[in-house]
Amino acid sequence: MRFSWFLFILAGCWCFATTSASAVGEGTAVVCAPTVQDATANINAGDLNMFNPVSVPAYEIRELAWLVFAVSAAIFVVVEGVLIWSIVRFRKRAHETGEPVQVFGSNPVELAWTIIPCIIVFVLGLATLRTIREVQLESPPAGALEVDVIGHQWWWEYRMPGTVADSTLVTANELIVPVGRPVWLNLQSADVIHSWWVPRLAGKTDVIPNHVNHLWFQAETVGTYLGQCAEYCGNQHANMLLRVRVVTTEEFDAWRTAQMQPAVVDESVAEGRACFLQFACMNCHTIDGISSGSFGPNLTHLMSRETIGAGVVPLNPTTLRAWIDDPQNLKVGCNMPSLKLDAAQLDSVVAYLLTLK
Ligand code: HEC
Ligand SMILES: [Cu+2]
Repeated sequence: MRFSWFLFILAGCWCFATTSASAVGEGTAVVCAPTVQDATANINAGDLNMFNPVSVPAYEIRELAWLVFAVSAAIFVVVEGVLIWSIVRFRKRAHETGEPVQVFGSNPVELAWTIIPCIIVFVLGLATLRTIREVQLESPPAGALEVDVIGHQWWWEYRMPGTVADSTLVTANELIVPVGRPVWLNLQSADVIHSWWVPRLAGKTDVIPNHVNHLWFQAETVGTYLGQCAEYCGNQHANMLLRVRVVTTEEFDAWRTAQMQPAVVDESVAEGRACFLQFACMNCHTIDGISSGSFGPNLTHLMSRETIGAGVVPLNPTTLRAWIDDPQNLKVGCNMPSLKLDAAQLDSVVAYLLTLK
C-alpha cells in the first residue's frame, strides 16, 4: 500500500517536470505590441526566457531557480498527497458513529515536521548564498569591459572606454559587447529608479539615482538579447526596452573603431545639418563636432543602431521621419517634443541623419 503511494507521487513529479520542461524553450507567444510597426513584434517569449540563459551568472540563476522549483514541487506533492490520502483513508464510513479517536501530540511527528523544513531551508539558503556570490562580485572580473549604464526616462545611455587612452564611447539603447569576455556594468540613473534586466544574460538590478549598482555577465553565445526596464519609472516604462548585441571580438573592435570616428560630414546634406542646428535638436542631442546636448540620445552614429526610441520602432527612413515629425505619435509622453518642422525641413533633417553611419 505505502509503496503504491510512493509510486503515485513519483509519477506525479515526473508528469509535472516533463510538461513544464517542454513549455520552456518552445514559447512562441508574442510579447505585447504597443504600435503596429513595433520593433518587438516578432519577438517570441523565448527571447526573454530566464530558463534559456547564455551567460555565466544567468546559468547559475537558472540552476537555483530549478532547485527551488523542484523542492517546492516535491513539498507540494507530498503535502497534497498526504492530505488526499487522509481524506480517502479516514473518511466516515456508513457503519461508523460518533467522534473519531482524538490524538494529542506525537513527538516523532512533531520532530519530523520541525527538522525536515529546517534542513530544506538550510540547503536552499546555502545554494542561494553560493549563487549570490557568483552573481554579485565585489569588483570587476579580470579583463572585464567596463560600461557605464545611465537610465533616463525612457531610454538607456551607454558609455565605455574608446579605442585610445582616456577616450569615451557614448551610445544609446543598444549595447554591443564581445562574446566570451566579462562585462561589468556601472548602473546609474539620471532621474528615477529604473532596473536593467536582460533575462538571458543576468538577473535584474535596480538603477538608482545617486547610487552606483553593479552587474556583470559574460555572454557565451553570439546573438541579440532583449530585455525590459524592470522597475516602473513613468508612463513610457513599458517602452524602455533593452537590446544587447553580443558579437565576435573582431566585430566588436570594428564597431568600436567606427563609433570613435567623428560624425560623417557630407556636404550634400548641409541643408539638413543647418536645420538640425537651427532647431532645438542641438540643445538635446550630441553629434560629435556639431552639437553637444546631452538630454537625449547621442546621434553621432545613429544609423549604426537597429531601433529608435529605446526599441519602440525599427530604425528606417520612414520611422525616422515619423519620429522627428512627432515622437508623441510613436511614444506618447516621451521627453522629445514635436518641433513642428514643415515637410521640406523634415526631409532635409532626415536626409542628414541618414548619413550618420
Ligand atoms: C527637449 C529635448 C529634445 C529636443 C529639442 C529634440 N530631442 Fe530628439 N530626443 C530627445 C529624447 C529625450 C529622446 C529619447 C526619447 C525616448 O526614447 O524616450 C530623443 C530621441 C531622438 C531620436 C531617437 C534616438 C534613438 O537612438 O532612439 C532621434 C533620431 C532624435 N531624437 C532626433 C531629434 C531631432 C532631429 C530633433 C530636432 C528636430 C530633436 N531630436 C529634438 C530629446 C530631444
Ligand atoms: Cu522603467
